[in-house]
Amino acid sequence: MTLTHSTEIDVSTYERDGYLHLPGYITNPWLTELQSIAAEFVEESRTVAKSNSRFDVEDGHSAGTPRLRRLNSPVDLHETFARFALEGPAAGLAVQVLGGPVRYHHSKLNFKWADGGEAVEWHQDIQFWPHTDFSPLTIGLYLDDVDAEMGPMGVLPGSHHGQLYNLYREDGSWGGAIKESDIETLDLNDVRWLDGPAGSVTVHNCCLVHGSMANSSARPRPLLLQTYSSADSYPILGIGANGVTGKRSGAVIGGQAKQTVRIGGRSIPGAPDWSRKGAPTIFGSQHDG
Ligand SMILES: O=C(O)CCC(=O)C(=O)O
Repeated sequence: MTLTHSTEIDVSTYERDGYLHLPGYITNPWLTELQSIAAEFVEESRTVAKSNSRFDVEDGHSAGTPRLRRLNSPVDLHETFARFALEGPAAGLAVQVLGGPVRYHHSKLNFKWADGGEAVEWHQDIQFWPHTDFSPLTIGLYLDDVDAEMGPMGVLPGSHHGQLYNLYREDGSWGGAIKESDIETLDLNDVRWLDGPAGSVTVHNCCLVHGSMANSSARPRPLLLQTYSSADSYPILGIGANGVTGKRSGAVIGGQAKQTVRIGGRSIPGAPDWSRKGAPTIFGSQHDG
């Protein structure tokens, strides 16, 4: 496991602002390896006509001119993505920022294709996959150089300390974006656009207001994203994406979970995780030792 990295991480800045911007953080050989695997998936996407469980494609996607929005769950699709997120520098960075063992949640590769790749409207992440605390964070890695034209990630510093917005539309359907009436209350002059050369990394807290504009350049903007929480934070099943996060979801990295969860101000010393080996009965627990 290569969990260490020479760059100093300012955890107090992350806690104050809700994000970190680390230009050029990932170097070769990781970068070239990840770039070449991503390119293989773009090639494979030429064989699909419409979105499926692996690829989310834009209208107009074709074998001749791929237009990818997203590769879903890259960690489950290729060992290089898995090593990067579960053992490599992304895992190490999550452990450093969260200050102890972490629990991997999910991953995705957002391409935001050239010439109009779609915007991601202002939102917070925690509503999509609530946890038992607010430790979850997402680490993004730009696989190519990203400038202001390409729809880099935009973040509103400090907004993770503020309100958690209702991401349902006025008609009650799920919109996944902060409503215009709430956006009017935010000072978007403070937004920071996190661009940078290939290898640059973003880290954002699950409560931070963030989004990105459409890509008006002639180059795609591949951003590899992986989400982690503290090991003692658990996704709440039955809400949002928590039930569909992939086979490796729940992997604990850099130590062990204590099985103790704090909810509603009370601490629950939870039982061990029996999800893989099967649960004993209460008779077995109490009498078999
Ligand atoms: O791809 C982006 O620019 C932002 C991605 C994002 O905010 C998300 O997937 O939650």
